[in-house]
Amino acid sequence: MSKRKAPQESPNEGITDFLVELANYEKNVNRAIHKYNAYRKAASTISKYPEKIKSGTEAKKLEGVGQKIAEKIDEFLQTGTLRKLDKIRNDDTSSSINFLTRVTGIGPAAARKFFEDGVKTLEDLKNIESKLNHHQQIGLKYFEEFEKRIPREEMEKMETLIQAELKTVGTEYIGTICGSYRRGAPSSGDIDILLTHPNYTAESEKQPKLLHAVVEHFESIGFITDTLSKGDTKYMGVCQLQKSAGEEEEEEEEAFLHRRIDIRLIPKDQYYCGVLYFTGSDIFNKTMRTHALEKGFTLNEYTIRPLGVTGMAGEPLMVDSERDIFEYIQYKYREPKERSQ
Ligand code: DCT
Ligand code: MG
Repeated sequence: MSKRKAPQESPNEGITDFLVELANYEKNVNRAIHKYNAYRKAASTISKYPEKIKSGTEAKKLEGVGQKIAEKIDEFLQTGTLRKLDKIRNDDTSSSINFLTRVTGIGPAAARKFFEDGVKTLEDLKNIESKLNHHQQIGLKYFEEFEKRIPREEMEKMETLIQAELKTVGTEYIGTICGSYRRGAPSSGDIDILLTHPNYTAESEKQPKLLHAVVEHFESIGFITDTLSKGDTKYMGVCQLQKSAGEEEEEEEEAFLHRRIDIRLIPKDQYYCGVLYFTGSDIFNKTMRTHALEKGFTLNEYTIRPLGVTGMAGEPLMVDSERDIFEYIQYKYREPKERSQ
């Protein structure tokens, strides 16, 4: 999961920017995930609105924009600022905690704890480096690099490399780069790879080797540079593209940056629920899950199951493609590019 979302370009950028800032504040400082979701949802609908919003009343007609957000929009349009945001930005606790959560491995709870111990800045973190866990140490080491989003061109190069190398580990592997890249985004925060193999199903034994063989191969070719965590089905780490021979000769060509990479191994029968979920966006997933419930199904990153009259979930349904899932819940198919919200 990436920490820095791409800014939304729209005639209402000022509004969406302040909504995203408020969202992050609610998540990181207050740990109020529902408020975070509400601000994200409002920002997402507003970013799709083609006209310049002139009042809170106008905005309130859009899905996910309620009275309180409408009032903030009015204040912003009338005064050019928001008192609540000014206060947050000037508040030492909020700004420090918000900052600390930008380091991968530091969540809202750890950030608060660091703050209470007087650790507030990058310098402070460097001074207590040995007290950080391994994940946080890597987060600190690559802090500046992880802040930068990955241009689509670089994502395409990584996809070519990943698909080719995957086939050398085993011809039967199936790999998909999900996340914002699959939705066609011009830049991505990280690389989200979903792997499966026909030998591996929800019924069969766990097969961590299928995941570890890929990770070890990526390490051996110098693509994976650091590991954050390595479980049986989920790997989190760091990767970096190497300049090819031709590119090295071009002067002033800078090296590629270190990037966050997540690789998940998913049973074949759960693969398409996984691909759907990890393609996102998170907002689209929420909309789709709600729609599924309305049609009597429960949908998550693993399975889709019918709900009985008592509300109990039945056995997982057979899924062989993303389209199957849309069909079960009678939802018009949306290409990945159409799933931004
Ligand atoms: N996801 C979700 N709910 C969350 C977090 C993630 O449904 N709370 C899903 C949807 C997207 C996918 O996981 C990958 O997550 P991110 O990498 O955070 O999102 P992204 O859309 O790939 O955006 P980015 O370009 O910032 O990586
Ligand atoms: Mg991503």
